[in-house]
Amino acid sequence: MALEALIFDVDGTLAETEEVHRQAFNDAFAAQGLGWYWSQQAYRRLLGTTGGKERIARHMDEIGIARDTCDIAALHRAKTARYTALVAQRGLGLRAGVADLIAQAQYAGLRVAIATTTSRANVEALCTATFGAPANRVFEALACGDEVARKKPAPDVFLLALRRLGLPATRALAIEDSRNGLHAARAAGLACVVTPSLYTEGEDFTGAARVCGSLAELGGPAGLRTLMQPAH
Ligand code: XBP
Ligand code: MG
Repeated sequence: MALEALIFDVDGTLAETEEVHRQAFNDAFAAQGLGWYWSQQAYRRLLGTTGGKERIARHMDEIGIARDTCDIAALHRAKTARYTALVAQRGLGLRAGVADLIAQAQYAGLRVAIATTTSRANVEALCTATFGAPANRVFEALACGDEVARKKPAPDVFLLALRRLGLPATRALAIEDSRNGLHAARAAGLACVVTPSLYTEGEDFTGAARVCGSLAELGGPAGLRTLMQPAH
């Protein structure tokens, strides 16, 4: 089928953001005097649970603290405020090949969209820091984790992006960095390219149309078109 759109994941795919998320969680925990600290090793495991609020709830379960003893939503709001401030300060860059692929895709007439587990506020902070522009100047459609009932690996956020693009899954390609993201894309019926990131290297990417070290290896829009599933 003809390729008409690329749907990008954000965290780990556009930029290596997870260390900034981890610091923001730890800073929010410290500010509230909780005595919780997520090391890189712990965070690798916790990332199996997508979504910050869900991740905090899992942590509480693991350390045997009842969920109703903590205002998880308020704690997560503090984490988001810290994350957006850190992204603005850090000078975080896009991963190799991302800016070129988006520019080449748009030049070739492809539409670009986002399907992410994280919130719109975090996407805006990252786009301002990396593209120097608001998200809707770069991406035609945005689908964020705070807009859907079920986060990845459920297909919801990809289905929302497709609905906003007005396209069937057969005409778009997902670009992801994680197994959970790959499963979400496949469950939505999308072909998916995976570029593993710091925290997802070594995961099982069975079902990916292609696994690449960076998006610079894909051969631009022409290379991506060859990955589309044949019509049936
Ligand atoms: C990334 C995530 C996110 C971030 C935290 O998943 O799992 O939860 O780690 O974001 P993906 P929030 O790249 O598959 O979208 O704290 O804003 O939920
Ligand atoms: Mg990701």
